Amino acid sequence: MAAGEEHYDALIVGAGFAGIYSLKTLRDDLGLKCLCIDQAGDVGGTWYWNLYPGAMSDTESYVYRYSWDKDDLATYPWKEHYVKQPEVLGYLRHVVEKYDLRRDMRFETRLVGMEWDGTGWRVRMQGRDGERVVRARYVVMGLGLLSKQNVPDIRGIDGFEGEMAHTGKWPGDLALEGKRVGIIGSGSTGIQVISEIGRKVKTLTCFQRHPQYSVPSGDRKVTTEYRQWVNENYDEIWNTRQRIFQENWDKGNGFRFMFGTFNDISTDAEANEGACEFIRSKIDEIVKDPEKARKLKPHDVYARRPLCDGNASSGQSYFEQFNRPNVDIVDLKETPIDQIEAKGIRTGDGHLHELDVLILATGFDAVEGNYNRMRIHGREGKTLKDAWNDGPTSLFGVHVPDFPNFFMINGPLGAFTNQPPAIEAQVAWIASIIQEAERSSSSPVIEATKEGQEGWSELCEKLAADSLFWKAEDNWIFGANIPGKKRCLRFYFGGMSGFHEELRKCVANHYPGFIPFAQEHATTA
Ligand code: NA7
Repeated sequence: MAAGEEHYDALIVGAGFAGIYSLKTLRDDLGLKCLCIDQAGDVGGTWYWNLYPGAMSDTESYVYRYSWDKDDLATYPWKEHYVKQPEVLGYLRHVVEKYDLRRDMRFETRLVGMEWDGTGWRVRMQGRDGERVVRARYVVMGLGLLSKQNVPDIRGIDGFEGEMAHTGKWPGDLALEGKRVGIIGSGSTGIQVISEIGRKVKTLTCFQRHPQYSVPSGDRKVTTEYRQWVNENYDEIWNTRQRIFQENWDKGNGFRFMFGTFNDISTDAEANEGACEFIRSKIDEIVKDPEKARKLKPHDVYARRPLCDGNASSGQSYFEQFNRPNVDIVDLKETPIDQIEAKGIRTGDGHLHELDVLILATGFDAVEGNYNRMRIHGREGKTLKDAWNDGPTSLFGVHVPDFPNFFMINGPLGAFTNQPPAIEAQVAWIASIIQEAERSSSSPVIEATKEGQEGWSELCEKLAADSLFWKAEDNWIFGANIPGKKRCLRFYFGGMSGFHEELRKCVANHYPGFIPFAQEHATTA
């Protein structure tokens, strides 16, 4: 160890849901010496930055938490069926305090680059006190699936003289009351913002590229009886899915509507169109102005996003916002954005939409976006970017050949499902494989084989082959929302139980897809 170098068994990057649980598991259960770093000023990950108005989880509250703390599960309060940003942040801080995790966390510290040196990782990081090098046997990346913001490359965007904010990095003090506000983007984030601010701003102009199928979230206050029912039936309701459209519309939740009604919505075109027609009829029912309703109605397959909307504070759904006279919709397919000017957005019909504030709810360079901006060198100096030349891939969303003892949480080809359960499964897997490897060697090397990665990738392709998700244009799920990004599969579509089963089989068959853990590998970086 070079003088002044710090040494850890495990370095964890990111202090959100993934990083917090990784630190708890690796430090407290495995007894490893750990450091967790985050470039933010405190814990929270995505929820530290996601301060935009109306920010909430689109997964029901009882799933949007850790399942391993049974005591917390039964006692920690949640007010509404969907947790809002301050509550999520409060919950994560509570977990960090409860397990005294903060003493092994370092904030305002950014990973700059890292290299594999034959037995471990040399990591360069930039902190408050300058650049430092640490050595760690293992590196766990809890970077977040969606944290590198996608700022659209629209002509003139830098010349806008009003205030401009991306939802993924929201300035907490941005006042919107009484302002003329424009918003680009109507994904999950966009519809949350629109539902929250429509009643507050002077005017709200929504620039929509694709109309969306959105179902009500079913958000409401949590009653004592409901909480008791959740506590008593937790394991069962974690997986419960309702089967009838109307019942699901009434109950709300986009994931449930898409994946939990008729099983073939995501694979059978006719079943899919049935769901589309149902949602279109709801839009017609809700939106009074037929012209606005026409623009808001999607006609492509229902396979872009499982959206849900409407929160307790606005008391109104996304589509209901368009009954307000101050809220309008611009269909960018009919009238594309020509350019952004000092005073607002000029559309193809020559009209200048004057704005005081422009909100970019334009999403993220998801999955590998975060990795590509770091310099990560594996065996023989190979970068992750090199490894992903033909599109990002992995084994289980966690391991990449030539990057030993390097674990991604939610890397490419991880499970497409509600986040906290997916994160938990991956953290538990990483802990168990480290434990197993340490049993066989004092200096273990955990590394996927090329065949292991290819096998996983083939399985993912097979599972997605029948999915209508492929047919949806420009979907971020396939990386097609970012110009120049390779369109390829980025998720495992076998569901949470399928994912668990694959991991179980891997252990039962003595880790096929991995180089034997104790084997020494000759190369150095
Ligand atoms: P999303 O789901 O990627 O949505 C981004 C939105 O921004 C979507 O409506 C895009 O239109 C729109 N967009 C992106 N670029 C442009 C340009 N250049 N012009 C016009 N419109 C554009 O991100 P979110 O933040 O809403 O949600 C991400 C995840 O967070 C979500 O899945 C939840 O799990 C939570 P499009 O519809 O693609 O045509």
